[in-house]
Amino acid sequence: MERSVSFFAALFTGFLLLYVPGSAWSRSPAPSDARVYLISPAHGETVTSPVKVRFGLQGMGVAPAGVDKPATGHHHLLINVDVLPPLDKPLPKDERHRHFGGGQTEVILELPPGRHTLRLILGDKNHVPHDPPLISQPVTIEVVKPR
Ligand SMILES: [Cu+2]
Repeated sequence: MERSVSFFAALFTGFLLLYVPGSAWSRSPAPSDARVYLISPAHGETVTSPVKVRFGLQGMGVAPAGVDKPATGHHHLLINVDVLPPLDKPLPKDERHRHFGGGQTEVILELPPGRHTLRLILGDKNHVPHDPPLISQPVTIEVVKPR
């Protein structure tokens, strides 16, 4: 009798683990002193397109997507994204959420004239932000036509 109770309890716990929303993606731990930032351009800088954007990372290493190595991740560049995507699942992938799953640390961007905001988020092997998440300060630049 006792045995069957614990069997059903274990079964029930298993179902809970499978069906609790959000438990599907586990987040990789990040050192608390790690940080991600834009090396260039600088906040408030006026630039011409194409713009070379260089990614900075401190206290962690860069590894391509899919590589399972502690304290590593790959860069994601958010372009003109006002509202951050959810941090407990893989980051979206589109024109405004660029993945650098090859382990790249810079990109050359074509941007139309005007004001643009850039921000970096580090993602783990599954493109999921770390815990705690590494999110850069936003960098706003003014793109002008070359003279
Ligand atoms: Cu990614």
